[in-house]
Amino acid sequence: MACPKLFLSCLLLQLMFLFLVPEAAQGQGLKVGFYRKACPNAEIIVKEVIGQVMSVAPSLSGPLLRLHFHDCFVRGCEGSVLLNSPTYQAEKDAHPNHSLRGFQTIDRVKTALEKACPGIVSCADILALVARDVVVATGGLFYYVETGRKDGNVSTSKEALNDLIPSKANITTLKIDFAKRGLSVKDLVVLSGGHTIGTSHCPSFSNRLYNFTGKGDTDPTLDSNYLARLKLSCKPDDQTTLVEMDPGSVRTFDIKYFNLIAKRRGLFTSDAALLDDSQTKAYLDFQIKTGGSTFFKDFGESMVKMGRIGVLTETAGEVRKVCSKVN
Ligand code: HEM
Ligand SMILES: *[C@@H]1O[C@H](CO)[C@@H](O)[C@H](O)[C@H]1NC(C)=O
Ligand SMILES: *[C@@H]1O[C@H](CO)[C@@H](O)[C@H](O)[C@H]1NC(C)=O
Ligand SMILES: *[C@@H]1O[C@H](CO)[C@@H](O)[C@H](O)[C@H]1NC(C)=O
Ligand SMILES: CC(=O)N[C@H]1CO[C@H](CO)[C@@H](O)[C@@H]1O
Repeated sequence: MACPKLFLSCLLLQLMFLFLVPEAAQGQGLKVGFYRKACPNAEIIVKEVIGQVMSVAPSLSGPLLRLHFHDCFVRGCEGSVLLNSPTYQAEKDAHPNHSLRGFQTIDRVKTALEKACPGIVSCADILALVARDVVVATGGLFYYVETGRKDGNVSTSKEALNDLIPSKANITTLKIDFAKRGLSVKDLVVLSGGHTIGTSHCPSFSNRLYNFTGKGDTDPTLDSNYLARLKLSCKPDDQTTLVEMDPGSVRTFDIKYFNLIAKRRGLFTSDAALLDDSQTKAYLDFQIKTGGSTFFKDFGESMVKMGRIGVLTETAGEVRKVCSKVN
C-alpha cells in the first residue's frame, strides 16, 4: 500500500479509515481519536492547514517533522519546544536549536483549532498530528496518531543541551539515548530515516570535512567524492548555508537516504553510525534490497512510540491557549 504510486486510491483508503478506525491502539492514557467527541474536526483542520502550508512553503516539511522529535526528546512530548522565554533560556534558545523552524505554522494550526474548539486541542498533540500530516504530504504512509497529550509548563535551554543527541553521536550513544526513552535499536534506524526530508546547516557536520579529530583532518568513513562536494557547499566557518540531507529528493519521503548511508554518504556522524551495528545495518540493507518494503509502515509505528515519551495526560499539564506561552 505505497502512497506515492497509488496516490488516489491510497487517499481514499485513508479517508475510509478515518471513519472506521478502531479504538484499539492505546498508550499511557493516549488514544487514537481522543478528540472525536470534543472536537470532531480537529484532525481534519490540522490536515487542511498543513495542506495549505505545504502548497506554498514545501520546505517547511523538514522543520515541522523535526519539531515533534525535539519536543519528545526533551522532557517528553508536552509541547515545551514551543515555549518562549523572555530571557532566552527556553529549549528553543539552546544551541542545537538554532535551526528549528516552523513555529508560525504551529501557531496557525493552533489558531484554526481554537476557533473551532477553544481550549481543547493541546500544542503537544498538534506537533504529533502535524508530523504525521507532513509525512503523508511528502509521500510517506498514513498512520494513526494517538492523542490526548497535555502541555507542560517548563522549558529550559539547559535541558535541551543535555538531552538532544549531538550529530556527532556514535552508535553506542545513540542506542543508549534511544533506550533511555523506551525506544529500540529498530526505532533508532527507522526514525533516522526521517532525514529523508529536510536540510541541515553546515556546522552540524563540518567537523567531518575539516577537523574530524582536531588535527585538521577529514572523516575517513565519508565517501571522498561526497566529501569534496560538501566542501564546495560549506566553507570552514559557514554558519548559514543549508545543505540537502537527501540531495535531489529532499521533499520526498522515501528510502533514498538509506541508500546514501550505505554508500557512505550519510550527512551526520549519527547517520553513518547506523553502519556500525549489525542490527541497524541489517535493517538498512533489507530496506535497500526490497525498495523499502516495510520502512513506510515501520516509520508510523516508531513515530507512535516516540509520541508516547514522557507524555502528560488527563489532569497533569494543561491545554495551552497559545502554544508559545503557558496559560
Ligand atoms: C538519531 C538522532 C538524531 C540526530 C543526531 C539528529 C540530528 C539532526 C541534525 C544535526 C539536523 C540538522 C540541523 C541543522 O543543522 O539545521 C537534523 C535535521 C533534521 N532531523 Fe534529525 N536527528 C536525529 C533524529 C531525528 C529524528 C528521530 C527525526 C524525526 C523522525 C529527525 C528529523 C529531522 C528532520 C526532518 C530534519 C530536517 C530539518 C529541516 O529541514 O530544517 N531527526 N537532525
Ligand atoms: C561513543 O561516544 C561516547 C560519548 O562521547 C564515548 O564515551 C564513547 O567512548 C564512544 N564509543 C566509541 C565506541 O567510540
Ligand atoms: C581543530 O580542532 C582543534 C581541537 O578542537 C582546535 O584546537 C583547532 O583550532 C581546530 N582547527 C581548525 C582549523 O578549526
Ligand atoms: C506546572 O505544572 C505542574 C503540573 O503539571 C504544576 O504542579 C505546577 O504548579 C505548574 N507550575 C507553574 C509555574 O505553572
Ligand atoms: C532561533 C534561536 O533561538 N537561536 C538561538 C540558538 O542558540 C544560540 C546560542 O545559544 C542563540 O544565540 C540563538 O539566538
